[in-house]
Amino acid sequence: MIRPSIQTVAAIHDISGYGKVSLTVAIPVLSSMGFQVCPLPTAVLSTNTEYGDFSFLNLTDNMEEMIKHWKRLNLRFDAIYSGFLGSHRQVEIVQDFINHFKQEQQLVVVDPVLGDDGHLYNSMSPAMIDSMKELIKSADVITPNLTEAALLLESDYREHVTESRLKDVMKALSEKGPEIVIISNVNKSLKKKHTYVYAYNAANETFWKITCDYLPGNYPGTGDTFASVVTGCLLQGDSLPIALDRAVQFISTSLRALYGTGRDPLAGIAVEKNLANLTAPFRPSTFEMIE
Ligand code: PXL
Repeated sequence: MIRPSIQTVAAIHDISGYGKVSLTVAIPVLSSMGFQVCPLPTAVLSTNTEYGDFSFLNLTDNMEEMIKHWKRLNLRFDAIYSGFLGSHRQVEIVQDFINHFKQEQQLVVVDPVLGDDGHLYNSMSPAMIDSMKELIKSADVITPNLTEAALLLESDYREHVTESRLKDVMKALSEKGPEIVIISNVNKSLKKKHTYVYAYNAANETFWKITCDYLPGNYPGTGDTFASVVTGCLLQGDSLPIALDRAVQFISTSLRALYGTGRDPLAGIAVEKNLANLTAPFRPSTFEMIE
């Protein structure tokens, strides 16, 4: 008998009412790629945190209730994908979630959201860093930025890094557990109008570099968009460089759709306008393997 099936993704992120980040990105991206997203919301915010004066409802207790029910139902997830977490306790809950729902042929993606540009985000504590260091050990794929990579490795943050240092950083992170380490938004240059994504795949010891357009401005949610597209691509069996290239092109198109229109960048990028691109035939263009 042929049984139609749909792959499921447990998505553990906050939901923000305005300013597209986290679940409001992960749900449309992964759904339009044909996956069933099962949201486990960590918090409800009025807007993303870049707006400053936002309301914040912590959902830690509710997460535990939802997980209890999901355990009773014996649910299975083809992927587990976590992002912004509200507290040290929530990281522990995600750790327990991964331990409980672990299965063969599963993809575990952890975006270790902690900070950016050399600083911790407001809501992050030193205990958060310690528990995130533990959580990444259970992931197959992690997507830190350079700030998060430095925090996870207890090394100094530098804004500009050489390729050889990046390779050391990715290898060191991979040695903690994840097979794939992806670092985005590296060495952005206004002059060259470029920024880069680097990745390491320990399964075949390959390093990858993707060159991206750099358009200035703070567009929250680009990291979530990137990690969501990469998760979907890896789940559908794309190679790592194809997944990275598709994610970068999708962000670039969604950003260009708004750039110069006068819309507030804090509202996020125009993923809705480009969801059809995620299932269109794809022509990879910028990835290179580096020695
Ligand atoms: O994109 C990461 C993110 C997730 N969740 C919230 C955010 C942000 C970035 O600004 O504000 C609430």
